[in-house]
Amino acid sequence: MLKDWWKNSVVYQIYPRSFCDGNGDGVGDIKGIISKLWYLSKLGIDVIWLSPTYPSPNADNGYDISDYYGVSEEYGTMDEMKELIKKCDELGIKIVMDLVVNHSSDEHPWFIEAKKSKDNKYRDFYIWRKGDGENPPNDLKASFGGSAWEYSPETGEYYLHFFSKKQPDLNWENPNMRKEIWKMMNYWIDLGIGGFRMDVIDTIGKVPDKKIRENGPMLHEYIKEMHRETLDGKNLLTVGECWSANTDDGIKYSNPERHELSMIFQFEQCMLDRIPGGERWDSRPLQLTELKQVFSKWQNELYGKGWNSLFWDNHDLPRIVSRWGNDGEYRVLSAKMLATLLHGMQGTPYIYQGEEIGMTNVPFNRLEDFSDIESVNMRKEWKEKGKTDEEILVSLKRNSRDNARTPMQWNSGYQAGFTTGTPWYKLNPNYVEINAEDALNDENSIFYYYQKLIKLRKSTPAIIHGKYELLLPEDEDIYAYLRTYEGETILVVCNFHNCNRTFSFEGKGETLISNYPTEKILDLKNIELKPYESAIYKII
Ligand code: ISL
Ligand code: CA
Repeated sequence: MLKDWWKNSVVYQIYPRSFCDGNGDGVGDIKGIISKLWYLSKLGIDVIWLSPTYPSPNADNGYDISDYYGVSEEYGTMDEMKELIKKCDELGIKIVMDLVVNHSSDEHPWFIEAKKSKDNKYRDFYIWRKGDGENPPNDLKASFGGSAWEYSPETGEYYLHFFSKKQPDLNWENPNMRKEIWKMMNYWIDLGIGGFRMDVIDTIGKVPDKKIRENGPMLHEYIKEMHRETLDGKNLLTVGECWSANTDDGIKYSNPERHELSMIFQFEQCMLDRIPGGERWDSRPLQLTELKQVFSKWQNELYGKGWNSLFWDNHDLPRIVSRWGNDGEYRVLSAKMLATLLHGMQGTPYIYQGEEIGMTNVPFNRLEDFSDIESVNMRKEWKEKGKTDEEILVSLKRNSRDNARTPMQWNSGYQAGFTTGTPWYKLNPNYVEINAEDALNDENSIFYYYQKLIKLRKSTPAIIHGKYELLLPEDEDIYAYLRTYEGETILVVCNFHNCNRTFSFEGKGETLISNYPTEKILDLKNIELKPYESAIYKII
């Protein structure tokens, strides 16, 4: 196995609940995933990142785990999981498991024990503090709203939870707790998985008394210990989800000499349509020049020193074609443009289920249709703040995680081919026009465009290793950059908007991929770009 194989790989994220239901109960499952491996293989991906499939009371759709060693009955059995790993292996696909160890479920046996008494063996697996009089220990807030401290009547103390109160934070200061995590990781590694995606890993070094959430003083020590105890010499793909990271942090996590992780999954670009200093639910339009600054900074500063993930979408983000593309008339063209922009860069690309067919945000018009815990809590908080239903709806439609979680659209038939029963969550009604079957029957579909991009990456060393150079930094419509490696230069040009624009480059290009019909060889001086036109040229 090639060292750093993950640099040449493309990852596909599956959100199991919504991918494919194999037994008709309305919830996606492992059997369903196995039935679609041919589809993923056809797309050409190398790795599946599987969002959590462990037993869970589902306070946060599986990101609240009650047994790290098992498979939720909803999703199948351990034998089916083993079968999935084996079938994937036969197709040259690796499974990357979601590692959610900032917190467990409050229904995990460790927590059930820990809350019983102050001298319980598992007490120190979690973080307990006395209240400040009648109040919580301090004013730390939970990501899903309210205080990050929950009173526990059994012992009269509070426990910390950065997410919902059903997700108590694990105490990483406790070496016995850490040992349990290493043991569990080794168990999965021995089952033959290809690596881990590490949920909010930047918070495990927290110091709650000083109100430090991310990047605590011990963070990288813990990750190094993890490396020594579990990952060392195994050649796995390990990716840390880090909302807080800047490029220096990115290098810390992913520089091979530091023996931590393969790569970082950071979100600086995703923050660009938030209002600076504002809250998660307020948004503003994206400025293309700012997107260029952020992407270019990461491309340049990690070059030769670290490794980044390339993604637009995941299960926590609205759909990119609705967010920064055009989900009306130019849906197909803009989806291809966005893919081109991302897949020409350095890093490991991640495709989130449905992105490859251009799935869009939900058109739901009732507040009750938004079901994610974060959306439900936001609705309550905004109501208390006096916001109108209309304001809440506008923000949910634009920002809710539910946008990414409607069932995968397989065909235009019954329940979009997702289930033979009743889906656990509403379908986006546009499955009649947007679905995998139609995409597979159309040689110009977004699906085949992604397939081609994946092939192109694998056959073009400049895409994997090339030095990045941004062109036209001030231009608000065109995003263009070069990648150069061992005498080969490729040019990526994307018209980000619904307008015609002229672009000029001194030289001739061979078209490697394009979302409009284009000549094979062309002079790049003064070319006309049509709405959302994008292409990758080899400079000849
Ligand atoms: O999705 C968010 C809003 O944009 C974040 O607040 C999100 O909770 C954060 O990205 C952390 O995400 C990860 O951990 C959460 C889980 O709910 C997310 O699904 C997961 O990706 C807690 O485990
Ligand atoms: Ca099912």
